[in-house]
Amino acid sequence: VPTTLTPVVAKLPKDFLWGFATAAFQIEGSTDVDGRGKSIWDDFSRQPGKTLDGGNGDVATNSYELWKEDIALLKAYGVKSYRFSIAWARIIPLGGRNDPVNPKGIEYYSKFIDALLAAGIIPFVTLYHWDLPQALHDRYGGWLNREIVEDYTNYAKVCFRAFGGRVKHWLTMNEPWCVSILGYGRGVFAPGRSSDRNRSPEGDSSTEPWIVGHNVILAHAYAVKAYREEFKSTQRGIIGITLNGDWALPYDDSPANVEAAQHALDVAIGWYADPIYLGHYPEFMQEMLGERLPAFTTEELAVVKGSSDFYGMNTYTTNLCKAGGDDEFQGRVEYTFTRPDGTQLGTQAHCAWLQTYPQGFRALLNYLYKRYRLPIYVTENGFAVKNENSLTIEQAIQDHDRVEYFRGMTAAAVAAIVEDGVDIRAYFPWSLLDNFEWADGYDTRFGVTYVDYATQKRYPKESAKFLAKFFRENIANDLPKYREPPNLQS
Ligand code: GBH
Repeated sequence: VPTTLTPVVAKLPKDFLWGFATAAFQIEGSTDVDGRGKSIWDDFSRQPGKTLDGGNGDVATNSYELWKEDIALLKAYGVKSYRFSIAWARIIPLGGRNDPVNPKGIEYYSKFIDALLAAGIIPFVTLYHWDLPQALHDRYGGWLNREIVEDYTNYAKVCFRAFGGRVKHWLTMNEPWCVSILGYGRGVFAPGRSSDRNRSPEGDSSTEPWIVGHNVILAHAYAVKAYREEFKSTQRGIIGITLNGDWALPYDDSPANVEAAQHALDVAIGWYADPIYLGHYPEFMQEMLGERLPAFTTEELAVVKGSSDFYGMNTYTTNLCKAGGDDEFQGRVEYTFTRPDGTQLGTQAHCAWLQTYPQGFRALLNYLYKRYRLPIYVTENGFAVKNENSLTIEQAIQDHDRVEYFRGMTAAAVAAIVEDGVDIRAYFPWSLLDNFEWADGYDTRFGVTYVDYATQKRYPKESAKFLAKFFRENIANDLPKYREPPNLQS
């Protein structure tokens, strides 16, 4: 796997999709209008201490009302596609298969999809980006209960029926590792369950994340089965899952740390990708967890294996991996950005977990393509500039570190395509707008568009201009204008 980048002439395939990504709970607000049911993030984010700045999702970027402005922005940026998510609790307020469908929820997304298509923008739809209907959590424990497989499949079918004539790109789930580990292991995301009694009154971090992960895989797989059997022949779309996962570099050449890097990938990515693409959990996870890792029946495995038409990839950074520690959620591996010689891997973002390292993106693209052998859709990639929230708007829109991040990442993607032969079909920077950054609240900004929360006015940042120009020039529609590519080694 190459770890350095050489200059390349930028040229992307003609039907390459690019655009920006968002998620319903992070942008919509209007949590109690038009018959929406509660999601697990509603009350969680309103509880004191759950978000850094006390922010919640009640208003967010008010995109539920300002959706026409969002589409105007997308149009101005010249995107081909827009990745957004549907809020399950707007479609089926109580969530379950025997609960009523909310016509106003269907109507809302329906008019939104129509408006995107009228603007020439391809909808790329996530069915689940973490906003589980609260009623399902209360009724039977949500993702902890296998009941959810039937309820999620029913919800997915309602969406295929209502929107599948117009939506041809579907993602079942966003980042199941986060759903399981952050929601039921570390307890930092809704529903906030954890063995840590300072954090949560209930939960068992040693068992629940693995059960949740198992049920997420099954729900994904049975929804895809339903799509393929009942909708695909007429609707002719593609469907898959998107996984988070960052490149893992051994801290040094010691065999223990080389092995640690693979263990990190096994738990961050292989936990989901191996069953879905290869038909089994990683051996390392079975060793690490023993009986705590649920098993698939033969019938289930037949549904799970091959249940994604493509590899959906969300990636942000690279971790240096050291063997040791007992954090099962990272494969008993310690992460650091500090090299043995004391230097940093890249530019530090506002979030502790994120530094810029484009070489790692290229390496991960190669690793995934070689291991899973499917076209890759990069459905998230982004950067939060340090202390951006304390800058003036005029300062914040000069987001130099984010531009450098995207300059590196786009060059790495092009190098992977052109030089390494990786089949990459899409690239969606996260995010169209600054928005509700989950446990970070509004303190962390990932947008290429600045949102002034006092007025809800939107201001394009330099990074938006950089990306718009990059894709305008490099998608080989007719005659690409070649330009000198950035040399990332300098
Ligand atoms: C994505 O997750 C999400 O899909 C998106 O909604 C979000 O806004 C965006 O990233 C920016 O964060 O060990 O508790 O510090 C990114 C993947 C994986 C990044 C877990 C943070 C460390 C969490 N995330 N990771 S923690």
